Amino acid sequence: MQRENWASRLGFMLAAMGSAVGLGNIWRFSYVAGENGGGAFLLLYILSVLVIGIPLLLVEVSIGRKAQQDIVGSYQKLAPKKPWYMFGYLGVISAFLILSFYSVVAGWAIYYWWGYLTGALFNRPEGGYGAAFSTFTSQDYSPLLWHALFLGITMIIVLVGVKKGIEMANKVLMPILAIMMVALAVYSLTLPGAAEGMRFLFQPDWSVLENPSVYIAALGQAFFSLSLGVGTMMTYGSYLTKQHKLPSATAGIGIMDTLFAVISGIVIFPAVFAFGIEPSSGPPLVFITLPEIFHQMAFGGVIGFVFFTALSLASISSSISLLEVPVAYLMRAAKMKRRSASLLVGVVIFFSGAAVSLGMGRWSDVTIIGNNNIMDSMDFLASNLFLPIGGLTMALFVGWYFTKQQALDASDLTNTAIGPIWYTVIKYIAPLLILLIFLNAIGIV
Ligand code: ILE
Repeated sequence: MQRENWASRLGFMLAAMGSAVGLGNIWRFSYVAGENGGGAFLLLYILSVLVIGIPLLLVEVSIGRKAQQDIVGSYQKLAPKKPWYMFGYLGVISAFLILSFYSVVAGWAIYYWWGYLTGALFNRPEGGYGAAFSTFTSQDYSPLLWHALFLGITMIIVLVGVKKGIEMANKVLMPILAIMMVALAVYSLTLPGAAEGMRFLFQPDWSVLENPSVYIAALGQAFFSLSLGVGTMMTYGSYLTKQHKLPSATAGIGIMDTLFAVISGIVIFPAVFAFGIEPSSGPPLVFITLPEIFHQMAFGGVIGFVFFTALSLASISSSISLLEVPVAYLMRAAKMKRRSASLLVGVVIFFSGAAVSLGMGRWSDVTIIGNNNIMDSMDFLASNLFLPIGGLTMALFVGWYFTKQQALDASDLTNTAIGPIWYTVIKYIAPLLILLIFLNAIGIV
């Protein structure tokens, strides 16, 4: 069977950017930054993106393009009969775990979108937006319906296929979301909490660096936000042909994605302080903060509507990239049709997402890892452990299993000034840093 391809390098760029920019930049970035003390976390996050994330993004896309396979197939093809492919399964599992809660949170975003469309959210609910949020998310059925709706849309786009489905969906979307975010940031800066919010975000409180979990949170956020280590970028890279140059594309994706996160911090934190919300409120943070902003703004209802439209669409362009990982795997390994693979994975994820959703209410005292509920446990496992391990494997694969020439050639860096620097980073620096952060987290260094 002929494998699908992107129509152009721009098509790949848009799709990869669409994968990277999503709930991770707005929802996850702000609450993780809030929980980890703001400024110092931001700095570690940006360093993780620049020193580890962007070089590894190039690694991941290069492997995919060279092998022209899904994540498991790529390792099997480039390293036949070697155990590398085992780590491919880790990517498939990560995609599965992440999509399970991603779809639930995106369901909340669509519910908010609907609330602005119908005007239900225009007026501040009795007890405030925070209370309304927990009332909604702790219900049994309603959040499940929105989760099902979101997952259904994701499945439909994925079963239509790479070029038609994914490329088109991103063209209009990125610019709208970018414009919205910048405009909201400008507005947030006029709020009475602006100075305090900016200090929280940009003035590092170095004492938080004594806590090892801040490093792993920053690393995990970088991987999550760049869709790195899970196999989405490898799968997307596999739909590229050799004529497309990778280094500038991957650097551009990494920088854009990080800018989105910083700008959403500028939107959220002034409002967090202006409205007296706890920065460490966790996953509900943006769902409480944003409606407060919109409520205060002139034409806030319309702006809320446009914003949640853009956010929901941005989440779709990310979730399709996650679903594509197991689907591409099943299409090759189990010889399934795109349609049946998407349906099968979608249905299974619906059920694991249902557990996540119930974990916000009826099952809220179910804790899996430490004190974390179902969602936070899945997130911790996938984002802070599996993705960095996936990325580490990719770095070691290209740094140590490939020859230097193969590595440079696969990533279009032969005879460039940056080639040897990138190679040193992926062979030594990035793997060492990831290991150090892990060892530090478990208290060994
Ligand atoms: N990178 C996306 C986001 O930030 C998804 C996360 C795909 C894995 O929302």
